[in-house]
Amino acid sequence: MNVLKVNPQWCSVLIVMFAIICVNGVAQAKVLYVANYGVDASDCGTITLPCRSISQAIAVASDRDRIIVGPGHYGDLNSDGDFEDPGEEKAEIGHGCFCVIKIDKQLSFESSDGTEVTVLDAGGADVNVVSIEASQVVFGKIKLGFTLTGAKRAGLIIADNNISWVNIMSNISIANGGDGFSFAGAKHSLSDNIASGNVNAGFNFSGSDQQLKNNLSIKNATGFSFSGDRHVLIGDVASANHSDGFHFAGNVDTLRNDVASRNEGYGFFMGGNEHTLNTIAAVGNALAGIFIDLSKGKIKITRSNIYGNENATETVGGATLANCGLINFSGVSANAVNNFWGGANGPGADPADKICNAKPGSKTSFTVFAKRPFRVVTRDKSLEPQPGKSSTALEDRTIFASNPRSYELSVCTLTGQLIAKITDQTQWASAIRSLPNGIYLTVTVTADKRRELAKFVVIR
Ligand SMILES: [Ca+2]
Ligand SMILES: [Ca+2]
Ligand SMILES: [Ca+2]
Repeated sequence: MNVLKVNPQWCSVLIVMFAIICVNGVAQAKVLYVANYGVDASDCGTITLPCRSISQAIAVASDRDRIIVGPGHYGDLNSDGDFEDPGEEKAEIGHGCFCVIKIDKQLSFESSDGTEVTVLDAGGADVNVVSIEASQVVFGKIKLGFTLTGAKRAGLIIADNNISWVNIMSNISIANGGDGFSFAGAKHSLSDNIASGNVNAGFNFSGSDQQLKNNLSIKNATGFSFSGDRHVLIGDVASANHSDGFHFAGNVDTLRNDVASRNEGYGFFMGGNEHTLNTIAAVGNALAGIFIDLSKGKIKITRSNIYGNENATETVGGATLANCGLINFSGVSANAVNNFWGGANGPGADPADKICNAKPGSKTSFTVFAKRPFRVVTRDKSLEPQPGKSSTALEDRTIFASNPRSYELSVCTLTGQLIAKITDQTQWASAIRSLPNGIYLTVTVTADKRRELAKFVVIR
């Protein structure tokens, strides 16, 4: 197979043809508008006739459309306890999604004026605020997400295990009766979201391969709770939660620049095996900074700050422990080399924290140790795509690597017939290999269809 970068000198005709015929599907994606001055109707959603409810915009929309929501209030608008008055969201209470807003199409959502001024309010009803029931939904955009509040259940829920690749960005889930964010299914990505004051976990995941960047969980039950394997967390913060800051029940999780501070349980509870914690901080938690509760081992903790934890006592395996920065309850070896333990002399008595090997067979290697704290940068804005800035090739590659469904590849014949549209990057090579001999045009666009990245002529 030959892949030639399109040269506009000799290929402009093909490109024009391609752009008109093949990418036409991209151009057809609609933008629908919702505003507090809108009116719900079967044809609402234009910029001059916006819908009043997000639910009505969803009803009008087709897969891949984009919904832009103006500032204000969405839910039970007259606060009379029902969702049946004009412009109110089409809530399903006691049946269906048990939610105020049901997203059952592959749509992307953003607010026009910002997360804090765009409030989806369940008004105390026994529902979730938002339920996502389709894969590849994009909910929120950098700084342009939604505030989800007032539910007796979760702020945002994905209840179906078969839903994947949902992207949640820049939302606030606050003061709900369940989890802030509750996710079944795999391969979701969450960045720059805040969960605060929810009765259950701030962020709760049951599937595998979740990617989290720059999220904050504060004053919930558990900060971040994971079952499933292979999660990647970068720059996330759990502070002042009523239970553990981060709780992992599965295997092979990767943490970098995450911080657990002043939680009432453990900073990081590590079940399962083969976790890597690099440049994290566990500081000032009521129980130990890190609790290792695994059966086979292979945990590595390095370049991290672990101090100020467990200022009262706790009982682990019948033993009374205090001042433990790290409790190794695994019964096997753990690698905690090159960390800062609160003092220049390594782990030990206050003001440092100790290493507590709390089970026969537990061993924790900790030399060398650092004499000074490491710099742990959380909620790092440089990790996020900047609005209005075109991305560099490097940035594209980074996004690409972290989320193979960030991009979509279309393959056309020279006469413009669409042969294939492939959303999973891992399938691209095999799809192109399986083409019959001939010349094809391909175009790569971002999954939200807002940016075209590359065109190639492919000769088979
Ligand atoms: Ca009402
Ligand atoms: Ca009413
Ligand atoms: Ca201490």
